[in-house]
Amino acid sequence: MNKYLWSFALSAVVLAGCGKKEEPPAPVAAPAPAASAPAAVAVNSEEKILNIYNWPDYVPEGMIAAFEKESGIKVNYDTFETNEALHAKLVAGNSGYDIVVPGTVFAKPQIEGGLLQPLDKSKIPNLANLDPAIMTVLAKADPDNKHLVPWAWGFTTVGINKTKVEKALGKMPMPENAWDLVFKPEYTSKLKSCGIAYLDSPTEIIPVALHYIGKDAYSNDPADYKAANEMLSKVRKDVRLFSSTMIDDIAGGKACVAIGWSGDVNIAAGRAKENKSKDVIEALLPSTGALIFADTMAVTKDAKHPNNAAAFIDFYLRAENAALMSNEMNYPTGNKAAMDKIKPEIAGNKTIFVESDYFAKMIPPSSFTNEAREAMANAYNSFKKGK
Ligand code: SPD
Repeated sequence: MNKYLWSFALSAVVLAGCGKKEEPPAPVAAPAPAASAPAAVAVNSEEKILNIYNWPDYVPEGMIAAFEKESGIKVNYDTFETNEALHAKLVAGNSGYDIVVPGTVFAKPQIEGGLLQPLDKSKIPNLANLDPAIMTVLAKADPDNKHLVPWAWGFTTVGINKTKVEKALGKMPMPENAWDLVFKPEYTSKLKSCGIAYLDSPTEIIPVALHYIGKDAYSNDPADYKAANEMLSKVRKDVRLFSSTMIDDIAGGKACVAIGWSGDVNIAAGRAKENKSKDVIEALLPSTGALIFADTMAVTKDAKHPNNAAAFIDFYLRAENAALMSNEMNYPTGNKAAMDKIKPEIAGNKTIFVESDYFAKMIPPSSFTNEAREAMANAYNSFKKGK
């Protein structure tokens, strides 16, 4: 078994518990799918429209256009920046979206709250391409894998512009634990000059802060959030940005150190190179571990185009398309059939497909109660306001 397949096989054992932003459809580029791919759309009587709500920078260029061309279905593709934003839309109802892509941390309560509908698996034969190991992991949030299909997975970590960080630290060596760069005043007081950015979301920041202070990252106890807030308040003055445009902020030089997502930091590294920057940007692997996430496609309970949704999910699950996502967006796929189509430089990047030793150190996703999320949001907002 190769190393990245092994990563998820291992995870099945390790994982214990587990305003609408309009964007035009992805520009047309060379269509991705293989010529031998099966027809995407079974005959159905739905209007030929599909409304998708996904994270930014997650779909390869040309993939939506290729689906539209092949299926005749017009896709309206919008993006959201946080799980909280997606969740609020689903709770409000009538979102208008057919497919949404929550992280499992939120998908679990969304399934329990009846906000997502079970998949019609008879219309998605390419489910057979998925890695059973990741489906076992997803079953912690979605018993019997009735609702969720993996889009990608990755981890929340520290991303740096190494060139700028080394300059700002001067004689001070890099810490052994990379989380110190964003949470320890000795470091943040030096790095604030080149820019510290945090993801702008309670359920992104409080869990990593809890992990840093030695608590359960998925604690539901408000007393733990208070402790996280106390630690965070010591570095608040040094944080320049609460960012929902992290790729641009890192690649464009607004931030030299960030709490961000592994793939996005790697995208920022690529963009900086394209822009001829000599600075080295990298995602770090903190010695105490990073937080794993899994983002999943699901069909909303009130989807008007569930058959078109199934057609798209099946299209995305073709090995060629799942591999294209990994190759272009720098996130690991949960599609086993795609693995031999991943480019060697992506498969060999230890901050994309982490090695098994490091994987064992990472923190698996779990979820929060509704009450805990509210308490967490309060703790986060008071930290952000500097209270
Ligand atoms: N560019 C795509 C980013 C997707 C991030 N999803 C992360 C969820 C982590 N909780």
